[in-house]
Amino acid sequence: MRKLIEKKIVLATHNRGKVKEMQSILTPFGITVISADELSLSEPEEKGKTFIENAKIKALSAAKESGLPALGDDSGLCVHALNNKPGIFSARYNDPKKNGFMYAMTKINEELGNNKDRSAHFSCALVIAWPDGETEEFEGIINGTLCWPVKGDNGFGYDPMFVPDGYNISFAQLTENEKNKISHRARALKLFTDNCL
Ligand code: ITT
Repeated sequence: MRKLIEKKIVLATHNRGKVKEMQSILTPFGITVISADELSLSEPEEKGKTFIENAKIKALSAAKESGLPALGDDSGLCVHALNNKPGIFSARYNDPKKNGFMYAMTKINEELGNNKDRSAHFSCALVIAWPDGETEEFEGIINGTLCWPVKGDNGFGYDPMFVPDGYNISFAQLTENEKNKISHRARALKLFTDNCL
C-alpha cells in the first residue's frame, strides 16, 4: 500500500462536521489537514452508485485541483427495514432549504411507521487519491438503532437519531471525542492511518 510521505493532505469534503471529526483524528498523527473550502475546491457531481465510487470521485477531483494527496469521504445512514435507504442519498434526502437534518430524520421515522425493526448502520468510505491518480480505499461501519424523538445537539446530520449498539444515548449526546472512538468514520480513518502512515 502506498504511504503518505509528506504528511499533508486535503480533505475533499465541504461538510464542516466531517472536517472537524477528521481533523481531530488526524492531527495527533502529525498530519496537516487543509479543507476543500480553504482552497475553494469545486464540488464534483456524485455520479457513483456506491460509497466507494463517490469517495473516489471527490478524492481524485481534489487531488487534481490541489496537487496534494486528498482524502474523500462518502458516508451515510443505511436503514435496514428500508432496504438500506437513504444510503448514498443521505445528504440528498434532506431538504436543502431546511436548517439541519430534522426534515430528513422525520421522513425516515415516518417511513418506518410502526415497524419493529429500527436497526440501521452508518457507513463511511474513505479514498485517498494522489495527484498522479493512484488511490487506496478504506471502509468503516457502525451498527445501531434509530430513536424517536431525536435526542442531543452534538455532531451533525443524522446523529440525534442514531443510538450506537451498546449505548442508550445517541451519537449527538456523545462528545466529539467519544464519537471519534467508535464511529464509522473513525474506523475507516484507523485503516487509513494503519496502512498509509
Ligand atoms: P461532501 O460530499 O462535501 O463530503 P456531504 O454532506 O454531501 O459532503 P455525503 O455526500 O457523503 O457528504 O453525504 C453524507 C450525509 O450522510 C451527510 O450529509 C450526513 O447527513 C450523513 N452522515 C454521514 N456521516 C454522518 C455522521 O457521522 N453523523 C451523522 N450523519 C452523517
